Amino acid sequence: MGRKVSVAALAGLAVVGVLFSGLIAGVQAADERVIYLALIEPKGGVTVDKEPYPAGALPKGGGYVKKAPDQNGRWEVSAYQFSPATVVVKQGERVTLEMVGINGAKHSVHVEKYRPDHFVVKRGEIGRLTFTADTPGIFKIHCEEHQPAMEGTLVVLPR
Ligand SMILES: [Cu+2]
Repeated sequence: MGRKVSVAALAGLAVVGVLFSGLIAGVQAADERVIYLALIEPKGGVTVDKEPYPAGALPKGGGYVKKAPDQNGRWEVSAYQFSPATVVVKQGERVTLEMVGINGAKHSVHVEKYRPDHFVVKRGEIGRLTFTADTPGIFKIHCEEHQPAMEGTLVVLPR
């Protein structure tokens, strides 16, 4: 009789064990995060009868674009950006940065420390970078084609 009870108790323990390991797996999954970034180019424009075309040049590097007035007198200015430009994660987290190309034909992106070589994100395509944020600090997310404007920041908070 006592033997039967202990078998039942062991079976109960096994069930609890399975439930507990499921809970731990859930906690681990919560430590894995996907952060979505759009590679964009906000733009503004106006006609010269409302605002004169600014004479000064913007910094070179492809990050800023200024278009002179067209036949209707409309001029435009834009800048390439990561959206969001600042990404915050915790040390030890498994992180995926998922980037979609919205504006611009292509972006050669590197993430300081975590992806020092460039990976290319084209318009209409997705680029993913998965890493474990093992080193705390502040790191640049950099686009080669669109400097100096297209510069993001990865913040890895220490545990
Ligand atoms: Cu870019």
